[in-house]
This record gives sequence, C-alpha cells and structure tokens, in this order.
Amino acid sequence: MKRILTVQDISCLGKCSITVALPVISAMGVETVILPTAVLSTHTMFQGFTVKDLSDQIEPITAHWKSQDVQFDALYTGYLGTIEQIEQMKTLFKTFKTDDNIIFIDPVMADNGKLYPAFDENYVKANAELCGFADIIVPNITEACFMTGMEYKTEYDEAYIKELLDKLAALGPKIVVLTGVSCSEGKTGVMGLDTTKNEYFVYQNDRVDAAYHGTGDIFSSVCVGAMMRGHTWQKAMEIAADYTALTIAETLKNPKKPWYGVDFEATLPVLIDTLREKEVD
Ligand code: PXL
Repeated sequence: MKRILTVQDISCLGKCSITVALPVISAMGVETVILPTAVLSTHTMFQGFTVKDLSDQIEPITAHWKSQDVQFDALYTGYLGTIEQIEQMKTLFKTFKTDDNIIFIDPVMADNGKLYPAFDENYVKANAELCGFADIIVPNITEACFMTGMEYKTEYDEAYIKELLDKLAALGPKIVVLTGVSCSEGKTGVMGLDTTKNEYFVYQNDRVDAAYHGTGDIFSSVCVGAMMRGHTWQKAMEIAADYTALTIAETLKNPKKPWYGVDFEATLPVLIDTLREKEVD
C-alpha cells in the first residue's frame, strides 16, 4: 500500500483540508499520514474562528519520523497558515524527497479573485517560491494570478489560460494544473501543462452552478489518491474533476442547503467503485 504525507490545517468543523484529505485518500486505499499545521475551530469563512498554530510541532514530529526511517510515496501540502510554515516545508521536502516520490502542492490561499483573510502579498511570494519545488501544482485561477502577477479575469480565452500555465511553469514545477477552467459555456474543468514534454492537457465536464468551500481540497486529495493508485496525472485529474462535480451535484440535493462544505461522505462509495473500474495493474 502506498503511503502519503499530507501537511495542512485541521479545521475541526468545515469539511476542508485534513478533514477531507484523510477520509478521502484513506477510502481510496492509500495510507494517509497527517501533519497538522494548525487547529482551527472552523475554516476561515466562518466569523470569529479560533486558531492554535502548531508550527513548533513540525520539527519534532518530522525528526521522530526520520529517526524511525519513515518514507512517503507523496508529500502533499495544502493550506499552510504562515510564511514560517512555508519555509518549514522546504526543510521537510529536503528530508523526505527521494528519487521515487512526488511533491504535490496545492497553494491554497485565494479564490474568486481574492486572498483568504489570513494572507497577504508576502505570503503569495513565499507560496510561489515553494511551488518551484513541486512535481505537480494545482492552483485555481485566482491563486495562479496572484503568483504570476497576471490580471484575474472571469471571462477569458484559451490563450489567457496558456499564458497563465506558462508563467506558472516558470516558477519551476514539472506539471502545472489550473483548476476551475471553463473552456466553453456550461463547462468547467482543468487545463494542465507537462513542462517536461511541453504538452498541454484539457479536461472539461458539465458545470454545476454552485460554489462550495472545500471543493479544491476534495479535488487535490482525489488527484493524489488516484496517482498513488497508479493512474497518470491526466487520468487522476479526470477522476478528481468528475468526483468533485458529482459531489457538488449531490450536495445541491440536500434540503438543509449546507454552505460550508460538500457532502462528500455520500459520494465516497462512487469514488471507490470508479477506482475499481479504472484499476491499473
Ligand atoms: O478549503 C481551503 C481552506 C483550508 N483551510 C482553511 C480555510 C480554507 C478556505 O477558506 O479557511 C483554514
């Protein structure tokens, strides 16, 4: 069984970060080791949330793992709280990166043209630099614009997306994937660039007209999980995009209209079936 390490916060209530990554990746048949960067009462879209920073735990926890000769097949980072933690990730990568594992970075910090409340321009710069260490990065368009200095647009053409991908590639990652890309009316999905082959990749499915927090975390977790189950990054993106769309559609059926996160618990069986159907030897 493959083993991944995911480094992100625990938002106790909110269905994002570790409370998504752990159940989703485990359900995909991949061991999921967690390194919590902070404990929050809720994610930061709630008013008045509490935060306990755990930066001082990162060094002792990772040192203990190192002493036990622990190895990982993927190092997956998501929401990190501070520039200091971004710096700590560089050390963690040096410690645990091997020739055989991958670094997967979701530079979670913004959406819909705006930075999340905790972040500023310096945080953006630090995250952009961290992306240079990655084998694969999966920013949304907002995060990509902040990291490249390009103008954020809600209406765009393929040339705009390709320019964003090229500028992200210049940060240094091997594979760049932009999420939330709509190539035509009523569609949404991803567009990627494999810098080692200079090949672009597009995957689109039907747009479900609703926005929920945590969908980026679901997408990234499924990507990592699918890659660990032997799928190519392109196939992993397709599985993740389809599963995210299905989960949003399922959440829309909920009469209680949850606003803070999606009902991924209801769609996990479908994800497991999909993986079985698409099993790679
Ligand atoms: O889903 C991204 C995310 C993760 N962690 C925290 C957040 C958010 C988005 O708002 O606030 C704490």
